[in-house]
Amino acid sequence: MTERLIGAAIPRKEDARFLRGLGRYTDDLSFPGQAHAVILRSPHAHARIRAIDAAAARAMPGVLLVLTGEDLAAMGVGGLPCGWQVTGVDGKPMAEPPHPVLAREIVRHQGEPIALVVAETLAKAKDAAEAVRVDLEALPAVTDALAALAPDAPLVHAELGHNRCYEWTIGDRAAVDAAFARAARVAEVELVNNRLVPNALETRACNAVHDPAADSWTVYLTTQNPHVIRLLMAAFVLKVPEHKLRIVAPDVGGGFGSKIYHYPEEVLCTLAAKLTGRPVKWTAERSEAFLCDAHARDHVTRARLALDEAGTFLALEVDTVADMGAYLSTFAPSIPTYFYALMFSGQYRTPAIHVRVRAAFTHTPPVDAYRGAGRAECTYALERVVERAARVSGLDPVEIRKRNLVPKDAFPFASPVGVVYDTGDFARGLELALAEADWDGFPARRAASEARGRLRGRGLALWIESSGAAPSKAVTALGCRAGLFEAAKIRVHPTGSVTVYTGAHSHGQGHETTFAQVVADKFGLSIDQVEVVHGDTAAVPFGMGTYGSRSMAVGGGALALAADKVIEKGKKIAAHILEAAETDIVFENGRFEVAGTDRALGWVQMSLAAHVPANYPLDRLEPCIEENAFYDPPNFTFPNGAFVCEVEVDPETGVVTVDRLSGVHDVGTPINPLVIEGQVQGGVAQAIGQALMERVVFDSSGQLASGSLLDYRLPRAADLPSIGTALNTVPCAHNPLGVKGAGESGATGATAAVVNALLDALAPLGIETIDMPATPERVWRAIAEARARGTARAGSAG
Ligand code: MCN
Repeated sequence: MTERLIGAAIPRKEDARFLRGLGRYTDDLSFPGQAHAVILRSPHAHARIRAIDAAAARAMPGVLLVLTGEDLAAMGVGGLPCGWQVTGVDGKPMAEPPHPVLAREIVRHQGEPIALVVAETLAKAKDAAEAVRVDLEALPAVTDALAALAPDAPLVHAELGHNRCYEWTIGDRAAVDAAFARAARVAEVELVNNRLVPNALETRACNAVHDPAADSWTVYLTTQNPHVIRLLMAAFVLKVPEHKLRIVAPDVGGGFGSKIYHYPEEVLCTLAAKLTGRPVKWTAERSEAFLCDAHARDHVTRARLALDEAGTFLALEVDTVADMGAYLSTFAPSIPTYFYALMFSGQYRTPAIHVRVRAAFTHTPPVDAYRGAGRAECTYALERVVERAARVSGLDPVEIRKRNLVPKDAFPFASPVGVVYDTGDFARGLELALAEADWDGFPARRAASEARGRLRGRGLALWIESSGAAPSKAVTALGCRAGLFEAAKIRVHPTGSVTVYTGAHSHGQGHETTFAQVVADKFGLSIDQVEVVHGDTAAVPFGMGTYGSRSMAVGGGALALAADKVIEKGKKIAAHILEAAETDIVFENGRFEVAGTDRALGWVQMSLAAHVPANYPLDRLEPCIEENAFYDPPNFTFPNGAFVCEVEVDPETGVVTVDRLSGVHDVGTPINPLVIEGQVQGGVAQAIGQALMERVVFDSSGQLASGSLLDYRLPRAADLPSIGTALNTVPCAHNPLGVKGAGESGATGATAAVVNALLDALAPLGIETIDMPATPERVWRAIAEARARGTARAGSAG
């Protein structure tokens, strides 16, 4: 019996090249005649372009090209399309103003591209960009979504007459109202889900090469989904046949969502490569990344939970204002709606739920998905209001959750907000998480903290997310303008090794290991006999890319189907060679055996026979082995779990230390527990960053005041505890591998656990709420104000 590779904790194959500095990233690539692009960007958040004079820049030595918005319009270049249309409560489509590649007439956020400069060297391009004279008339800006909805707010798109992108609702309003009318108690929270800047280690980059003979391009790009970028850029922006555009994503150093989207810079480099006849490269500086990568989150939410006497949830009402930024990024409208509101049942049986979302345009960079997208914002709001419910009901936070969990025998569970959870065992996940965290040992640890003058709190958060972004039928019904299936191709080489082509894209997730594990396991090969190719539209038949923890659930599904086709063909070959009936052939341990006999054909004999078809059923079978599969699943997957966190607070400085954090995760069948643990750890780091550190600040004119890593605090290794990870495996019921997503759990679930722990620590002081990021200053102020209130009360009592 060959050892199973599915489920094995194998170190990542790709790390051998990453750790030795042998990765090849877009900016590492240079071609003969390489030219360099610099983008001239708006210094204002809102301004009228009175004039652009590029004559001096064009005349500078080494300058190859200067393009403005007017030039693009004259060339018929289209705007950047949005891939998701939300229909509002009024039955009308969302407002969808044009998103120009280069601004014309008005700039709507700081950093918006105004002109492209291409030169022989980067330095010359930078000098020339400074020589482009742009006459801008600064206008008033609005950077806050709530303020943007006020009647007198400065308008982002004047032609709309307002800043509303859409108002959208889901759920049964009447049922919710009736439940609130008979509630014994109501828990309420008002909270901000702070805007984040994704900050992948590798900034975005592009290097476009034009082939004049074929009039086609190869564009090397830091993208999470090459085929989608090809589709959008070819069909909507450049208006050329798709086959004229090849997108290659070489090694990509992280994305966290920010590299899903179609950005202006890749259009500009592609156009410039043809216009100059030179390869054109652009690489974002970190300050550009802060201004021009899609930002994330940015919600203001009020959530109310109605409870009966026993603490049973009767109804949940959520009202959210979401910031879209100045333009709609590729998937932006879906994040606060379908990826957010549909998850408000959480792990609970809440019978009635109503969610209203108002999305607003502001004079800020576009906002779109970031690890956990929508589901992270939902989990945070839900677990904060559940925690509040425990306090107003006088119930233990564990007990109130237990009373309301969806029980194990209730699956498939149809939530009141439109999703059906296929499988899960939430109660077991909670029990395992409490044990893993030594929940009961907390009082002793708190006493020890108090003895050192520290406050200590513990927090719990249960999370569940719709991951495995697909199925096409559901997402297109919800407004997605694309199908979200996945493609795979398997080519078996003559000597039995295998190349796997997947439409998923790995930019840190370890697909070269885990996808190889799946195929090697299926074929009884070693993992080193399987090569995984991804990120090249010329090599991979099709693909919808990587986001929404879809790669293993959807891409892995396609892979499993393709592998089955290979095995079926192998059985036919084996039946011919072994002179047996096809139905008698069983494939086990990498051998095609005639059932009940000792006759067998090995894997390599089979692949050789297919490539040297001497004794081969050529009348029925084609030589060689190459199989394609396209997989569109019937449902999302619903990974879920529980995080427990303990924090210590220094009341004199406001510094919060995350002392303990652990989680239990149901990711369905685990393919590689080591990779899963790494995925959880990365997500948890981002959750801690959002909860305690990361803060985007715009000044009143719309300038980004936190536009560098000196001003925007990312978590570092020393900020993180050792993160405990355990699995609570309940296979998914509807995909070939039984997997659920594993890429976002940390970011989705841990934020609320951290803030709930902090609020638990601060509760003895009478502090009931605090906004993220709970920076030392915020915590210190909250403590100082609480103490002042306490002193005042004591004074008035005296
Ligand atoms: N996996 C597994 N067993 C399962 C499910 C998944 O072993 N039951 C493995 C997969 O094979 C894959 C990894 O876990 O190697 C994550 O799988 P999956 O949940 O399918 O998620 P994706 O591969 O689609 O990755 C997307 C997800 C998202 S949405 C973001 S954002 C994200 C993330 O993964 N961005 C990342 N992880 C990241 N990790 C790194 N290093 N960098 C990013 O930018």
